[in-house]
Amino acid sequence: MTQPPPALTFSVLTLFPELLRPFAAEALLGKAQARGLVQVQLRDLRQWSGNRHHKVDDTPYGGGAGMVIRVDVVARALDALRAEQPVDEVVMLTPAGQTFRQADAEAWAAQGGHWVILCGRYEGFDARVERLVTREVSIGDFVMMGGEAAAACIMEAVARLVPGVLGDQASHEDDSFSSGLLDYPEYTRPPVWEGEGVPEVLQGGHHGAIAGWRRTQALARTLERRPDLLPTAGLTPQDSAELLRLGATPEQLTGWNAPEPPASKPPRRKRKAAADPV
Ligand code: JAH
Repeated sequence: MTQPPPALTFSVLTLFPELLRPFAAEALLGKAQARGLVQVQLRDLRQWSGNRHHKVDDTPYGGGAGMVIRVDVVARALDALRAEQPVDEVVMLTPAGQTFRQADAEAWAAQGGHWVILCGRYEGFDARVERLVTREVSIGDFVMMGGEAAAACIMEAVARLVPGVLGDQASHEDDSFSSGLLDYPEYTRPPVWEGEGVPEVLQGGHHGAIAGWRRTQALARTLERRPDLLPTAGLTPQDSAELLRLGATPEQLTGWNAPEPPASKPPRRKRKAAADPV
């Protein structure tokens, strides 16, 4: 039987392919490639320098520090990749790009196809490279020495969402961000470590109670650490009640667009005491 082509191919255009070689070859990304689910091709931009010195950069017009990667070199590289295999997206990694989020990882994995990732070094690319790309992406508001580490982050985030890459498909449904909330805390043995025990409810085997405890923990952690996630967390009326109990104010709930908590239950009537036997 012939293998189907990989659902997703990344071609990384970089001046330092060796930086990414072990990353692509090891662990889950390596396994996914061995199983034909994902492909990572590392391509050295110098191959398209067009000169015997393999020089791909030049000094900036207008002066200033550092070197700029030439647009004609990038254009030749992209033409060559396209001649080998149709390209669906060309992504430039730059601190000026749109921030890459879990929703993007999900969309890219679902879209699949052939993605070229352009990694810069030095002061970056000639501005005209923008005409050659379909997206400009950043992984956060910090400047790195080049795009390679960002490419590694993005490939890992996307590849793990390709069907079959993770052993247990259920396991990414309760990841942080998939639920919209931070994860609940997990515990394993030993049951007591340096005086700190594992919560009793987790050792009891009452699955409903465990699910409720975990939801409360996820809400509490998100309220404490990342309240900015709450407006898009898909909160239920029960969650709203729980957040109030955890110290959130009704005004905060309104700001997060949280649903009204369920009408508070009337106090439970005490069962009428059985008449005293006479
Ligand atoms: C730095 C080329 N966090 C996004 C990001 C992406 C790329 C770069 N820095 C940050 C970068 C120097 C040269 C790219």
